[in-house]
Amino acid sequence: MNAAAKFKPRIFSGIQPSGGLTLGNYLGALKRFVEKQDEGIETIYCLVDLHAITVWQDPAKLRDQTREAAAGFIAAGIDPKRSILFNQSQVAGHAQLAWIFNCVARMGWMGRMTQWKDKTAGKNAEAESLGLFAYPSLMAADILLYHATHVPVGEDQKQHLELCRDIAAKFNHDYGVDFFPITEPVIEGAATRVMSLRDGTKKMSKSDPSDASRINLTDDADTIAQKLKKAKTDPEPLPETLEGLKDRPEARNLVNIYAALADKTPEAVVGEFAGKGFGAFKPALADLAVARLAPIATEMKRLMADPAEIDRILGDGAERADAIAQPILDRALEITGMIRSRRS
Ligand code: AQP
Repeated sequence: MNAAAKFKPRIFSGIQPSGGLTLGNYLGALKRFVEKQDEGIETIYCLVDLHAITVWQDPAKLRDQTREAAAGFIAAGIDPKRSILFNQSQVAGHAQLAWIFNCVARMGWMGRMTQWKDKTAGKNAEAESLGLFAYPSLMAADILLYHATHVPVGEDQKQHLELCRDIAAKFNHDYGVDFFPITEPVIEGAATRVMSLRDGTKKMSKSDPSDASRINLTDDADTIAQKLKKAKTDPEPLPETLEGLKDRPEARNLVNIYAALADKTPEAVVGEFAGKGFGAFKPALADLAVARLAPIATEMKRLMADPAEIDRILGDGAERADAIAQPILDRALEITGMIRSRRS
């Protein structure tokens, strides 16, 4: 099997502009995107608008959400000069390579995806879009169009990354080449799965109907503090060790959030607050979250006041992304037997 080492280290990841960014997106993805950029690795970050329309999006809202997400990336520390930041639909190669991958991947692979099962649970799956079913194939195209070697994601995307590896391996095998890397997921940190503030067994999500279930990156200091103070917990004090949080999902979630925001381990946080109740822990968490997140919200507001500048940044990113993608797409078309036609 090919070693990803043969390929130049390159990070790719994306977030759907399907709503406002949440604390889950921030801790599971965005904060780590910034860390990777600051390590000096080549980083390409994408607002995956083609993924967003796998479920209905109002066009005007989608445009606003895409600009807001771009502002969120920049406010959180993505430097559009050091990283490439763009929206997916502006580099046509994503959709083109996804089609090839639709012909490589098998229906059964898609049907086994837990995200597909979760998103269609209790609904008539026959009425969902074909795009939602094929979502992981487009995600594989996003990554492999840049020969990305590493993809930082939250825990929920692990299975899609495994499928990306399967698609790369099957393409390489079917065509007898060693063309696509077997990309490594990077799932690290204290908060790879941030849970809802109202239900510790459910992932914090942009699309959760309850705004109290999540912290939005645009929430102001008061809202952040209020949401954390009202977060569901239990009456027990914090234990001495993490083991004591095993059957306390809400408490474990708040400890993980604290750890990720403070750049500490959950063990260290439990050590610090052992024996203290939520009456003491929640205000400390609220202060920390406000200190870390409120400046991002303020900067986002400033950036969003100039949408033309955001569009310019995204356009510049799309041009740079396209320059990397096009030769890889051309070669993939050549490998699959497409004629390069000459136009007069
Ligand atoms: N709760 C979470 N904890 C940790 N990481 C998370 N991510 C999302 N939610 C959490 C990570 O954020 C990145 C982008 O995710 P996405 O927007 O492309 O899709 P998603 O995972 O489906 O996010 P949402 O918020 O749940 O969106 P909706 O509600 O539209 O489906 C990924 O790296 C993801 O792991």
